[in-house]
Amino acid sequence: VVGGMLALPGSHPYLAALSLGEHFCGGTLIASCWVLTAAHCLQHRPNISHISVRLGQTHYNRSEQGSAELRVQDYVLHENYSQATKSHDIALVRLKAKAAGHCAEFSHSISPACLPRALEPLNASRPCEIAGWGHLYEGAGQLSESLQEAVLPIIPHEQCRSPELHGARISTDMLCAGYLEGGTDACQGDSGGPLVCEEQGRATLRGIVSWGVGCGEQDKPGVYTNVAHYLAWIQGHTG
Ligand code: 4AZ
Repeated sequence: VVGGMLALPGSHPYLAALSLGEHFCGGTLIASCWVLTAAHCLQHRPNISHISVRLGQTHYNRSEQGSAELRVQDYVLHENYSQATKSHDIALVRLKAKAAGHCAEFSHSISPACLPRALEPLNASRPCEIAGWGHLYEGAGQLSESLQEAVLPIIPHEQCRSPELHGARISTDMLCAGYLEGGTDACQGDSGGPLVCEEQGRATLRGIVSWGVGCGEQDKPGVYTNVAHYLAWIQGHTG
């Protein structure tokens, strides 16, 4: 996260850290056994036995009080994900159960985000927030040791599709969030992580960190997978 602030323990209890020995992407816990992430995080098809999922963390690789490390049962990328256009950049990770149907144990530091209700429009007047261990500035070359968070406004779709911003690369399956003046944004290493908005008092997952042009650049807001467009896909794969 570029231009963010230090996140306090427990402030993003739905945030998952995906690791292949080292942190490679964020994710969002949406149920005891399910983490939602970006398809591009898993496009090289890593072996499930090499992936670990850490929940309840503020430091990305240190074992902390209230954190848990889970193994992966399997994962599925969206069937129509395109590396070239970044469309349908969504994937589900099924965690390995410790008891039947029971994976992550919820606590003050681990709890799932809600999914949007079908057809509930996103209230663009309310700011949302991101959290992650991604680069603190464009080209930093290393992750942030401490979890960072930032508040970001949603940018209307028509505006984000304007030629000055991202133009026709933005489909209705994508959301843009950030500041036209730049400065605060997701960055490399934040991919797959949540864009969460408070709706009716509930932390609601609206976006998945997907792509951008640099980080925090003027007129180049971050682009997120529009989660509300994938409710049927999520339902179909999680049951
Ligand atoms: C990345 O490389 C990345 N500024 C993710 C998000 C953004 C840029 C790059 C958005 O994973």
